[in-house]
Amino acid sequence: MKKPGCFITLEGVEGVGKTTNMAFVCDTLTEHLQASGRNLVRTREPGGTPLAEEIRTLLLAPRDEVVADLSELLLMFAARAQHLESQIRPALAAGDWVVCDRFTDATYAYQGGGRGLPIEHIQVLEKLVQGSLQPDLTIYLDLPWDLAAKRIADRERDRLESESHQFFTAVRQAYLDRAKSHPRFVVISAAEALPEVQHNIGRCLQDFLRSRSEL
Ligand code: Z5A
Repeated sequence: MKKPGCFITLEGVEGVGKTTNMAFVCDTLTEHLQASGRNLVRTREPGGTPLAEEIRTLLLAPRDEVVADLSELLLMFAARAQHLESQIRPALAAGDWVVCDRFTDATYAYQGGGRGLPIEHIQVLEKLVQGSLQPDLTIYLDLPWDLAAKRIADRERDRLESESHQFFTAVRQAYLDRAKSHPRFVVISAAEALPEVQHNIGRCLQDFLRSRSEL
């Protein structure tokens, strides 16, 4: 019988090393999946399909016009609806594993915690767009904003990255609060040197594979 698909997300404030560690997560899982002839789909949000990537560009571009918080929220979910419909759901239905750089927890953290939009509004859209679909595992890389900001100090900032210290501190707190109330979260400190962070991510993946009788 075909094994079911699996949905893993990676979360954290900017500067924690998500992009760096996405590669590590995908390489580790690909090695495991190839042995049983299954595929891994690596993707990201906002984005992951041509239309959703266009919405990402709209969302992140610095602009003179003030973007209303509700417009930002709706665009995040518009991109997500497209991503789910044309990429994530078909991959999961085919038994593939999907690893996504950010998903709806980012909306709770940024638009909820950072912008202060009501959680109930996010919940309504989550239900509409996702139904009952939730990640099976969420790896949250945690780092205080001061340290994260130092790691990306020489980057050119997009519209969201130009937000304040207060904004990112609220984003981090919202992530930590969600981690406490959602057992699918594994919190990994991103403050250590990269080899140690990856050692801890590797252990988390082994535990997860074992819990699904994959090892
Ligand atoms: N957003 C939202 O608001 N609502 C939503 O629903 C969703 C997203 C889905 C784009 O996200 C924006 O969208 C994001 C949230 C918002 N905006 N903000 N602000 P993104 O994920 O595409 O963009 P990002 O947050 O900038 O992620 P990133 O490019 O993956 O950055 P990163 O986490 O900083 O990763 P990195 O480039 O791998 O690491 C940064 C540097 O640190 C790099 O030089 C590494 O070599 C270094 N590094 C990594 N690990 C270590 C360790 N352990 N020690 C020392 N140095 C390290």
